Amino acid sequence: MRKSFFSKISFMLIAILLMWLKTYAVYKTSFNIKIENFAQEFILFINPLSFLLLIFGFGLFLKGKNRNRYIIAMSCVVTFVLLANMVFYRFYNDFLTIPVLFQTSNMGDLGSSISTLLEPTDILLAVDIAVLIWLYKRQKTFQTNNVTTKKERAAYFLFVASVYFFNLGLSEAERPQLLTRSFDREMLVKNISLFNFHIYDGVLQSKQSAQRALADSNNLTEIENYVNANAKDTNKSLFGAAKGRNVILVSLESTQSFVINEKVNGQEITPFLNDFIKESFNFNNFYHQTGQGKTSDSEFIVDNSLYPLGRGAVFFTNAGNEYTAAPEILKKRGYYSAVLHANNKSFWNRDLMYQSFGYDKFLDVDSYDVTDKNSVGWGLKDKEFFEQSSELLRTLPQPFYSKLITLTNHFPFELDEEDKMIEEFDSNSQTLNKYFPTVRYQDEALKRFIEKLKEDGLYENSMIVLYGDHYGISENHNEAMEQFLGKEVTPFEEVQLQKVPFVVHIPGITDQQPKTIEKVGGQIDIRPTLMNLLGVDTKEQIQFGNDLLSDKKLDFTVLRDGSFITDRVVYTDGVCYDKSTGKPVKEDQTCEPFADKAKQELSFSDQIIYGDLLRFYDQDRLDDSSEKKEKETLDQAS
Ligand code: GP9
Ligand code: MN
Repeated sequence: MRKSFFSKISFMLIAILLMWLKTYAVYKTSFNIKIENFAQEFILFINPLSFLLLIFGFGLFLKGKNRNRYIIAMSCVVTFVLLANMVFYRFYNDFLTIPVLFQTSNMGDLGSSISTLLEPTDILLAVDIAVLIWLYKRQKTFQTNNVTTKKERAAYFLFVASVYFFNLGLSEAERPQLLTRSFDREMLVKNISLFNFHIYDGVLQSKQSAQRALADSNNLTEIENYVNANAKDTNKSLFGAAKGRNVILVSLESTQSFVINEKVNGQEITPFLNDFIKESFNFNNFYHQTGQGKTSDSEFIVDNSLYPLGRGAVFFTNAGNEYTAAPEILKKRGYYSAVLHANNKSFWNRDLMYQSFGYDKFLDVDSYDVTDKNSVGWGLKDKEFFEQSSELLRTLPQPFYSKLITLTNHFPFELDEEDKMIEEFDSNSQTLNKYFPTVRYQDEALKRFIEKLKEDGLYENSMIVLYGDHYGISENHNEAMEQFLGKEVTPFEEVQLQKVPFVVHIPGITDQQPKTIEKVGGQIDIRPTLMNLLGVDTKEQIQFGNDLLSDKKLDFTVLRDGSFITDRVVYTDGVCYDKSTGKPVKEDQTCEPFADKAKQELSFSDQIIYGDLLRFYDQDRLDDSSEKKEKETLDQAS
């Protein structure tokens, strides 16, 4: 008797259905996945289906008892994946990744406590497997006459593919550029399922391992030569000007320079900053160099003076690399290091990357008192964040190198009525309209933070550094931007809009002798600039930036998309623009010499990251020689 396709695969369908419901139950009971609306809940509910249909579907190539055995075996494997994640989550509040599996120290921690992490209710995970075994034993009909035809299989896998597309389509709509832009594991699990997340993680891992495996120390030689030739003399008179001080870096979310010293509806947008920069070193030709990794890219650049990647977020793809980041360099000089940010620690994979950078402490959302009342948009309001952060700063061993990451001025720029200090702009872009009040709010929060530092006695012996992390207003809002700026936003202007604030404030020094620095630079130059002020010699480090306070620094900076800026030209999308006119240069000779340098620099930086080349660098030798030099330079100065 010929059976219908459905009855032939009924055992498999039962297994899939049980596993689907089980996975959803695990999502809801074992993980803490934040759901904001019905659409997200729906995606979470359907997301296990695509993978389960696929993995169980391979059983269609088997027949008779073998197929059902395969299905039971798969149920066990998938259940094990669930259980492993549940147990890991109980301890780390995070999902398993491949690098984590190989982090033996983590596993050590986990191994000893694995029995304590298991809970009696975990046994419920076995219920569906028991049901399957029982059905398999009792229901002889499941075991015979279940051969599928080629056509049936083709139709089945076509269906699986459409389920995948449906799921991805929904997620893209809910969370644009999910796979390229957001590398939050919770976000991935929420949208494409725990199982597909593991596959995604595996693909990334194998790509990375291949590039890493093929690299050797010879790859570094050419890069070292370039870097050495690129390293310019630093500003000797300012060497060590901030020696021994605490460093308080503040990452200003989505803050671009075009708001500085500007008004909207006749009201100042950043009154505090406008005053503050008059008592600081203010760099007004300074650009962000971030790519898809946004905030995390800016952190990467600032701490390493390396470029982020052109695709994806280096925080996610190469968190296991060897780095010589600022915390590590400063640790050798007696510094304690910490990041303060009121978000999940796994966002942007920060928890893992900070370990690679050598941070002593990550004060994440769990260190803050976050309530509905003191939150807006992405989380804790900046005023609250600074208030609580300064309390946390007081508890750190000094001197410290700290980085505070703000959040309120983040797309979609939500703000409570009570926090609105200026009116919205009036254009066809809601985004730009709402941007100004949140920037104004952030400015006020900063003002209060500086006051608080003074009250707490942390101000005088610190160096306060502010920088914009990346753009907040994308080119999708050019029309509204034109209305605000009162001029056409050409590709040339688009590059100029990538300017972000960079302000260095050293109490007792910059307030006596404030300076506006016109030198063209970017985030890549932050570390060398700060290190020189701290009296740390980083000339021999593998880094691409230079001291922005030095006359010797080249007026040149390259953005992650390959555009570059000098004192005279802006180059973008293959066109060379004259800065003084904003018009294309006829004879392209002004850009040409820099075009190769720009490409080469980005490519060298990529090679370092993909090949994990810093593992071949002899850091200890370097430390000895730079410490010697630091002494000499300081002696000369005194
Ligand atoms: C999240 C915050 C914002 O923790 O840093 O990230 P972004 O979306 O700007 O990269
Ligand atoms: Mn950001």
